[in-house]
Amino acid sequence: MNQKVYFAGSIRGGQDDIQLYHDMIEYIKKTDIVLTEHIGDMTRSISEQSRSEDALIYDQDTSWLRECDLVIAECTHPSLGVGYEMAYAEKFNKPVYIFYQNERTKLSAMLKGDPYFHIDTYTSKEELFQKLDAILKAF
Ligand code: 6K6
Repeated sequence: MNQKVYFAGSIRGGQDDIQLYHDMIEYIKKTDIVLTEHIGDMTRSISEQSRSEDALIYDQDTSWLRECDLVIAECTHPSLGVGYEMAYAEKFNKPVYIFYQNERTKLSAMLKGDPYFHIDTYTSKEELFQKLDAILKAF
């Protein structure tokens, strides 16, 4: 209850799963706080910006990663930014829960091979939400 969750999902890597991210964020928000609500915002532009504008994004996101209680990532759609965030969260000893649909993707060995991460697959949103419940209740 009221844990600060850093939700991570692909943006410039591709937004095919944005509706899924939106639904996951809304689900987590029923009991907890999501610091990164914009990941599921279908109205925001994802075009590349100037280096200084991206620096503001980097500073905000890394600050939230240091502040959060746990990280939940949907990694079915590959994303350089999400991969970076997973390593950053590990560096700051944040619990990291990674979900992906294994019939749609092959998860990078750099995530799957790292024993630090909690990694799970799912085939339906109902199954995913049950798994999210179990994680959030444990905090
Ligand atoms: C566009 C849509 C929503 O927000 C924006 C502006 N861009 C970003 N704002 C905030 N965080 C971002 C943005 N772009 C990337 N990120 C962070 O990297 C998020 O926390 C995502 O988890 C991750 C996505 O990386 P890419 O490489 O797929 O963009």
